[in-house]
Amino acid sequence: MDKDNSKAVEDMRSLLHKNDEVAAQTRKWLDSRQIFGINLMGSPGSGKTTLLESLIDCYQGDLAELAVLEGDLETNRDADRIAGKGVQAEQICTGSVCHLSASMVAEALEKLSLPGVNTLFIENVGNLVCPSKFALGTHLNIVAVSVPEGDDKPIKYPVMIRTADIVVITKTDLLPYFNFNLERCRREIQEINPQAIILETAATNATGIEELWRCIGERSC
Ligand SMILES: Nc1nc2c(ncn2[C@@H]2O[C@H](COP(=O)(O)OP(=O)(O)O)[C@@H](O)[C@H]2O)c(=O)[nH]1
Ligand SMILES: [Mg+2]
Repeated sequence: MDKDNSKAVEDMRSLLHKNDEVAAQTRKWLDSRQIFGINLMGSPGSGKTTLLESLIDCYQGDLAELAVLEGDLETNRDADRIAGKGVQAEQICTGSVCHLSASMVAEALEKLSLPGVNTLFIENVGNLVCPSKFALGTHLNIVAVSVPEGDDKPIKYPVMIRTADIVVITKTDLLPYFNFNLERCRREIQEINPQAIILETAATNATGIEELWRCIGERSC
């Protein structure tokens, strides 16, 4: 490895180490408030915000128990969508950064009103690689993989799949229109991460959303 490369590797190690320290503080902070934190990751357009909207629509409790942090490069559009559903939401605009970091999340948490909140969703910046490297202090990782992206994405981007507690195959209402081999996709996810729970959803008609809430509930106990 040449000198420039080894310096870049060392810088990245140090960055990730600092990020892990902030994430550990956030985890303690969430635990002390009994808030269950969920990091929702996936490609841009994989249906993350729509999944959150559908989870909100199907939530059995008081919406004041939920809070959402939204990560995108630009605009408040996703936070506005969530707020439009009656759930408090704060947008994090990362500019040119392709993932959320623990310090961005820690700063945004200060802006939320958290008394009474028991579940915090963090929609990460759409990206199937970088967000998997940056811990946020959350308790659960959900990765969305959508039917229009193609069934080969999990095997091509295994690093993200390895971090997942739950992989949600989204937009299954579109299966009749895409050449998507559901069985192979499920098998390859399982081979990459045998512990991952694999669920299927179609947020447009709320298919699979109750089961996703049930899985989240089982893990938050
Ligand atoms: N047919 C179908 N379209 C969906 C579904 N979920 C999301 N979409 C559409 O996919 C596009 C991207 O969704 P969005 O939730 O904004 O993706 P994000 O970038 O991952 O947050 C939008 O046009 C949504 O209406 C679904 O379950 N079925
Ligand atoms: Mg979104």
